[in-house]
Amino acid sequence: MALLRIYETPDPMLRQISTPVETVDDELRALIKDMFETMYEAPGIGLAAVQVGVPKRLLVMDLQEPSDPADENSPPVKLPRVFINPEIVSHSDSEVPYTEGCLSVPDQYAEVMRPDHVRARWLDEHGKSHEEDLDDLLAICLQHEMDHLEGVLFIDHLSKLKRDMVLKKLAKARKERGSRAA
Ligand code: GNR
Ligand code: NI
Repeated sequence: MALLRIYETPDPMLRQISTPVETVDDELRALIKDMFETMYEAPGIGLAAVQVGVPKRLLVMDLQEPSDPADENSPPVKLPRVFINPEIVSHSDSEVPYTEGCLSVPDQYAEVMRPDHVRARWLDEHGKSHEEDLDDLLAICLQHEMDHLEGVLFIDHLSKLKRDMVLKKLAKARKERGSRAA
């Protein structure tokens, strides 16, 4: 049981290209467990291994949707999902906007366009192969996480003007946080 440190931009760790997982073993499953703990505590709906300093092609997700769709504050239904060596087999031509955030770009949000349907292939935590069609937030989150495996952050999808705005707000928030702690 351990909470892991989440790397934040501009740490060069986040720009590493993650390498394929060779063996799905107990050591990897221990990392997966720590990644879920770290993600739930953050809280976030996805986490790529490189965000906790392990540049391997592994990510975890849990959309943590409210149990009562009419009540945002109802306790979330836990549906942990593990993706090892994920690949996008195909995607829709249509793209949808979604306001994304990232634990590595804390408290900053911006709209990104991505395909809303993907067909993906991956291994689970037992090394079993899966291929499924994923839609909506699941598809968007998977693409966000898979970007991390290539060293790409959601802010890289923005215009330079918008990206610089987000980075400026992040710098300001960090400065304010720093002066409060001092
Ligand atoms: O917690 C997260 N929320 C989120 C919202 C919209 C699109 C993507 C995400 S993923 C993010 C957690 C994270 O940084 N994963 O890499
Ligand atoms: Ni992210």
